[in-house]
Amino acid sequence: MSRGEPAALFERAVGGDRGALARLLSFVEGGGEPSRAVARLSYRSEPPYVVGITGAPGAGKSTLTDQLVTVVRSGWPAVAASDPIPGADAEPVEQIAVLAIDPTSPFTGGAILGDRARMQRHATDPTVFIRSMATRGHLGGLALAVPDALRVLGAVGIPVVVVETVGVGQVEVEVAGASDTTVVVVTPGWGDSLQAAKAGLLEVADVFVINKADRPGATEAGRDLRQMLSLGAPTEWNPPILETVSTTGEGVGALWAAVAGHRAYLRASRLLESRRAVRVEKELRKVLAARIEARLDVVAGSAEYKEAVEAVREGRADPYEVAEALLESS
Ligand SMILES: Nc1nc2c(ncn2[C@@H]2O[C@H](COP(=O)(O)OP(=O)(O)OP(=O)(O)O)[C@@H](O)[C@H]2O)c(=O)[nH]1
Ligand SMILES: [Mg+2]
Repeated sequence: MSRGEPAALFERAVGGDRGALARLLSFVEGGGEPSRAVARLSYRSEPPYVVGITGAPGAGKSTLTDQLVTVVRSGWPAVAASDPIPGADAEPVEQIAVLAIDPTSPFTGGAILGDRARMQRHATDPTVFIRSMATRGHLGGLALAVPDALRVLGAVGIPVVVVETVGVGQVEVEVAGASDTTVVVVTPGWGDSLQAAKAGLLEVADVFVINKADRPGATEAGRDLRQMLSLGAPTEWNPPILETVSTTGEGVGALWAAVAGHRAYLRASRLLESRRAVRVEKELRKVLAARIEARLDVVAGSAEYKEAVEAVREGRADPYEVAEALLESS
């Protein structure tokens, strides 16, 4: 077994080698057989607790994530007696990973390099692992690469992962779907909240953050959000709306407490397990769809397929019978 093979890399990554972990995630990102080899090595692991941070470009997600990393390293706060798991103790968080995901840039690195720079102060901290991921020809794209990456991070013993996604679109909603607690970041003013609402982010938000609260309009933004939320169906969990100033770290402790509160709620209500089960089911469906699509490509490239097209075109057969015959012979 060579040092560059997934199995050797995996062993080193479990032993704390962050370079090896980065290589494994590159395999995951690249897709194909190497990513499957990594999946075979990591599937038995305990999943990390995943906190998704999403919102419009420039809302301050990376600055917020950077601040959050410091707070998270101080551990899960003790949950108060009035909370769903009474008497739960404070729990240390020995390691944390940040995945910065940019679905809009197929590996150009622009925004991602900026993110890296913003999180530079953790660069030399061995307990903090920061990694960017972009779409790079992965079959099924990020929707499959992200859960694979999360499994690898869990397998090497990282208990908490913060996933930052750039932009407001379908991919963000999907990536948010991979999180246990989804934090939606907006800024003062109507624009962000409306955009988030249009993108369907209101429904996936477990916690709202009005960042840049040092600017005018934060109170109004909170009111607008509350109003938009009140239009939706009533829910058991009422997403808290918090204000932060990421540049100074103000409010970030309260944000972490809100995430901890949501986690306690998910655990007490058993929603954590059921949501994770739904996620696995969806993931499996995507894996299957990708495999079926690949088989379809093979069929569509065959001589029989070309002949079938001719047969339908010339009126010798109907599309359903030739499809049936193709499926049987493939
Ligand atoms: N005034 C103010 N500026 C902030 C605050 N948080 C972040 N910023 C600034 O907003 C700009 C964008 O911050 P980022 O953290 O890169 O935002 P982002 O949401 O990660 O941006 P993308 O990843 O490009 O979507 C930077 O210049 C930050 O310094 C804040 O609370 N107040
Ligand atoms: Mg960012």
